[in-house]
Amino acid sequence: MPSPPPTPATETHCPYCALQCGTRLTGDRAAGVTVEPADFPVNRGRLCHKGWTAPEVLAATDRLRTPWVRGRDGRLLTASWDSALDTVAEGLDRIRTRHGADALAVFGGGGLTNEKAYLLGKFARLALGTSNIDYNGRFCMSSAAAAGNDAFGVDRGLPFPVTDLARARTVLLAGANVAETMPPLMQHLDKARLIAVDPRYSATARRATVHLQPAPGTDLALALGLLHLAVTEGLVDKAYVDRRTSGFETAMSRAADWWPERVEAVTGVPVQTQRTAVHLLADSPDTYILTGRGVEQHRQGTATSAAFINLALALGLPGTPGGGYGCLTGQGNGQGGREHGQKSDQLPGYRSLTDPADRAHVAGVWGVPPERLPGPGRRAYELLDALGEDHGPRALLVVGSNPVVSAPHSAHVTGRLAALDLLVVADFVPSETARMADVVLPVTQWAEEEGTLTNLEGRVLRRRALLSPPPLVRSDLDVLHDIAVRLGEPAERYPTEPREVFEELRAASRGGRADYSGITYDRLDAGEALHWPCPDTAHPGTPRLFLDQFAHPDGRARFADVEHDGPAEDTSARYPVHATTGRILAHYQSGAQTRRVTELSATAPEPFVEVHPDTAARFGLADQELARVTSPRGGMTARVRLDPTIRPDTVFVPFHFAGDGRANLFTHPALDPRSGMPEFKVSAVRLDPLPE
Ligand SMILES: Nc1nc2c(c(=O)[nH]1)N[C@H]1C(S)=C(S)[C@@H](COP(=O)(O)OP(=O)(O)OC[C@H]3O[C@@H](n4cnc5c(=O)[nH]c(N)nc54)[C@H](O)[C@@H]3O)O[C@H]1N2
Ligand SMILES: Nc1nc2c(c(=O)[nH]1)N[C@H]1C(S)=C(S)[C@@H](COP(=O)(O)OP(=O)(O)OC[C@H]3O[C@@H](n4cnc5c(=O)[nH]c(N)nc54)[C@H](O)[C@@H]3O)O[C@H]1N2
Ligand code: SF4
Ligand SMILES: [Mo]
Repeated sequence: MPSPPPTPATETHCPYCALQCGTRLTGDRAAGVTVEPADFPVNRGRLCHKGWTAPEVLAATDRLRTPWVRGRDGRLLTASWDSALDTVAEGLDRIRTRHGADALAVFGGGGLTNEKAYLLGKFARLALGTSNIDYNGRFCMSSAAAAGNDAFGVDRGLPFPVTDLARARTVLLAGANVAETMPPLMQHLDKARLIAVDPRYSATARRATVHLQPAPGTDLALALGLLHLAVTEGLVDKAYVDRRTSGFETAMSRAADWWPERVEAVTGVPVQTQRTAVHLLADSPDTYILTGRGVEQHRQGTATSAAFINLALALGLPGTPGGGYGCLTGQGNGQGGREHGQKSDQLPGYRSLTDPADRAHVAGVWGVPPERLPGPGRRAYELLDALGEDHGPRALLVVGSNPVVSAPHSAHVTGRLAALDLLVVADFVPSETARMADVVLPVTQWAEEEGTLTNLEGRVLRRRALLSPPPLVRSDLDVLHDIAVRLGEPAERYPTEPREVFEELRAASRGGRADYSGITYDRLDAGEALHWPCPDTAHPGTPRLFLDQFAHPDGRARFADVEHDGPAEDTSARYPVHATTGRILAHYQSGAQTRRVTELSATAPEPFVEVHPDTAARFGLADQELARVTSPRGGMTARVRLDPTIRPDTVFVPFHFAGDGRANLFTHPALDPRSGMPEFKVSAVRLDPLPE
């Protein structure tokens, strides 16, 4: 018998991080889905462990396959779509009538496609009429976004393609553990001399020529110190500074107070290492400075990102063909997710909710008077913190986030979620947040849906379906449409076809900072590599921004005036070490997806705390024992992992685990005033042995 013809492969992208590795999917639900890496520029034939194993989540044994509604006995019970959606709409309507539209809130995610993010913003502002919409990207890249907007006039994480890095001579990675968080990206860094800035001797630091190991929360002092040295050692590119920037004098006078010995005293980075780093950065124009969450997730995250941008500007890097500054966006659609209106202050196309012209443009596309658009609302943590309070939201719709695990000070946040009159969660697995909900709506996953995402280099990509969804599963677009219609909105205002939503998004973004109006599904499907801005259908897109000028009206980049102040919480006799948090290779975010993958959970089954042996001895801890990690806000349980390479004053805990293993039980909700970013990266803690 001839073998059956191979099923055609579907070209799409990994469901997880912002690298958006190209993949080819084959198979079906019965036989199983197989993923292979595509020859796509960012990953060129490689995937990380999460990417290879992603199809398992499509068939997770506890995948949500029908809506659930909480019954009178307090248990979540299977329900029909009609009864679940009626419960949601009636609840929203009742709460809005009694408490006003701002009593309804929406929490979105940076993993949502552009179409979902766009429709979610429209749904919140028109169908609900609320100002209270924000999303998990506030916890992710909001500090660098604010700093990038201030410095360059536009926020695109990498203003150049990832493949440009392959020609770099030196790359500084500050608070970015790329070897674990975007492994296929490392192939573009193979030839460069790396400078890693991390309190841990991370997998990335191990590949580096120089490792700067500051105390957590002191990067701002370090970056000021590197700028100081660039000035005193005569390494500033004066011609570039004169021609392309403003504000250097002020930045320089701030840095003048950060002489190397003072920087060493504050950060712990030896003077000689500071000097080596600055010389490596300055000895060729082919230098990149890249930042990750390690410098952003601080009370001073925006200022810290700005200080690294100042350094890059002083060295003459941004907007040059062989060098630059970039921020490594994290989530699958972290870039697009912050452009199309699910951010509390923002309208599609990176437009502003407070700018009259922006409001008029978007209201025109939506066919409503501008007065119907509410003003800016609470930002992510502020929103969660206000839930169920007197003047706070009483109903919340969560689409694409698991804040029970991922929000800071999670015992408090869980309490606020419990105080709601109505919690609705759309997800494809029963996440820890979904388990708390009054109504759970089962939605499609990546390999079952069409749409677009924008990767970390601002390139718009097509997500394509290999499978049709399980019988009772609907898309997020369907869910928004169905609720909106029940709330009395016109059906045609909420299209459910991704292509139709994208057409509307194009119009809404036209003329905005993130202009997608020249991008079409047909162009993307024909294989064009389109980076925004792309203002018309003949435009080739903009892989490299700023080569001629920056996006401010005068065309110049702006130095920021920033000063180091330090973390919100000092160590004390009772809480004598700093805990920082972050990621490991095997798990993604709150772990809702990857904890359901057999191989990944076998590799990384439980929470751990990385501790220096001297520190462990001080707390009476031994390797592989269980410990309580406690801050003034609360504690979690983790297995001790001795590591002589971490700073003795710092411990590290990954945040991917649930229940009593949540790192966020101890984290500090101090917020960056500008970005609203919480200080995930520094808490004062103590460690105590926990008998098993
Ligand atoms: N495996 C995996 N990959 C992911 C994700 C995931 O969950 N798992 N998530 C994706 C997302 S959304 C994001 S945002 C990115 C994040 O990617 P990264 O920014 O690389 O991730 P993190 O582990 O949060 O932080 C990076 C490093 O910062 C260090 N760090 C901690 N505190 C400080 C500090 O005060 N200063 C400095 N300089 N460094 C510090 C940590 O030790 C850590 O090694 O990863 C994406 N990729
Ligand atoms: N302590 C500490 N906390 C952190 C961080 C840290 O470094 N330290 N990092 C922060 C960062 S950078 C981030 S990005 C956040 C991320 O934290 P979360 O927002 O919790 O991220 P995920 O775990 O990706 O949650 C996404 C949820 O939505 C579901 N989902 C995925 N795609 C879709 C979709 O298309 N539609 C719907 N309806 N649901 C979907 C998933 O199954 C999952 O339950 O965590 C933040 N929290
Ligand atoms: S690096 Fe990111 S996009 Fe690539 S396979 Fe891993 S998780 Fe997926
Ligand atoms: Mo993130």
